[in-house]
Amino acid sequence: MIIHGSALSPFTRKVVLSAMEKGIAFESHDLNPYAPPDNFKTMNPLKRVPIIQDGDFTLADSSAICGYFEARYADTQALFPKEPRDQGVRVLDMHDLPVKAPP
Ligand SMILES: N[C@@H](CCC(=O)N[C@@H](CS)C(=O)NCC(=O)O)C(=O)O
Repeated sequence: MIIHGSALSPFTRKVVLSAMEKGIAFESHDLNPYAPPDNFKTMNPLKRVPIIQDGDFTLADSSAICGYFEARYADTQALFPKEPRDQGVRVLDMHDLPVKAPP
């Protein structure tokens, strides 16, 4: 598994921490979306990080990636609780708070 992204990107950090939480082995490849490689648009037409490559499968968007991790590695630590309210709060915690919450 390769995670393309930037340490400055909260969405990349979300994916990296989710992979670590689930014990997924990965390589981290630095990708600056503001100084991207030539194949960036092929990897993600929206030209944003993070992006993962899992064999011949490429996927962008942190929420899509975390959902993929959960389904692909279903027998590891769950990222999302089964209880609906807990699940809603977890999604908020993972997505919005690191990005939008004031200090
Ligand atoms: N919804 C996306 C948002 C990704 C995103 O906005 N990434 C930023 C870095 S934090 C980016 O690549 N920005 C480049 C740009 O907007 O040109 C996700 O959850 O992965």
